Amino acid sequence: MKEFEQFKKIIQEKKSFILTTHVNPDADAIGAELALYYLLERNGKNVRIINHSPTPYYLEFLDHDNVIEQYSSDKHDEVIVNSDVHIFLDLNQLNRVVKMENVFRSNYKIKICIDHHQDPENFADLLIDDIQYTSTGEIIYDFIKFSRLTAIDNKVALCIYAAIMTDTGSFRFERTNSKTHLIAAELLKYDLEPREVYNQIYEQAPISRQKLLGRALNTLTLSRSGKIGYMLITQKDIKETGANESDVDGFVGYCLAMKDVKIGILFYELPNGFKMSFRSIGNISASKLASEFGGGGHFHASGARLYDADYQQYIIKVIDTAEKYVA
Ligand SMILES: [Mn+2]
Repeated sequence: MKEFEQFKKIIQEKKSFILTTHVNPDADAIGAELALYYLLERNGKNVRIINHSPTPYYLEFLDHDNVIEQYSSDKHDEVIVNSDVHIFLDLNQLNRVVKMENVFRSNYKIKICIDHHQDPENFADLLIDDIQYTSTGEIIYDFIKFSRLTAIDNKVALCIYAAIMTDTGSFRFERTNSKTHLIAAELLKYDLEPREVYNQIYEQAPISRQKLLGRALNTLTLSRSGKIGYMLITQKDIKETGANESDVDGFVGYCLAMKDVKIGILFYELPNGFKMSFRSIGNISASKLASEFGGGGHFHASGARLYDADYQQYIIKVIDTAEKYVA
């Protein structure tokens, strides 16, 4: 791959590197950053990982050397400006680094973008962006094999395994193929337990979240056609369980995980309106459905927010609209 060749050359020629990733990083973002960090460090490079957001508590185990820094303008702008290469992982739009966007845009340094999403913004000098990959971690794995700049070891194996496991939905999403499993098989030769990695990432929920899920499941309803499942979360539920908005990540999946259901919808009451999360399967466009209410997103996963509106007055309208998509 000619991009890998160019990337290797830049690593060999330059001295100092800044790695960063998107706001609210996931395991692919953190895992890919750390795996590349170790490669660069072992080649005698001066390397820092500086992220906009703090590392979520359930991913801290990946960073056991504690090398990831959270961005502050005072502390980091000078370091960023004085480094040779800026590497952006698991993002392909520069605004995904939020407060750091300005300092990166306003300085001319070699920019490298390594990602697996669609429609990259043209901001990088070197773009390694391939949607065939399950994850950015898998790209780093291939680069390690190609470049031979480092060996896989326990630390690197754990980071790449966590990246691939989470971005494939634990080896079940569409891009999961025999290559994905062959890489996983190789990584399992090192000191990592799949059960343990899964537990660290997915089984650390506070009880408030589980209580909120219980309430939400109690409201689960099927539409007339039986093809739409939906549920509700009110501000009262949030207050009484002590949960918060980010705790509902993944809840909408339960609306869809039923026989014959093609669209799942989660209604979530906000202090000043409400939001809806849509999930769909097959050829049904969740993004088109969301756009009918001013929202958008991916083909199978989308959302919309309505302010100064009462969800109770919208439920029938939203379900009737969704029925047209499954008719
Ligand atoms: Mn990713």
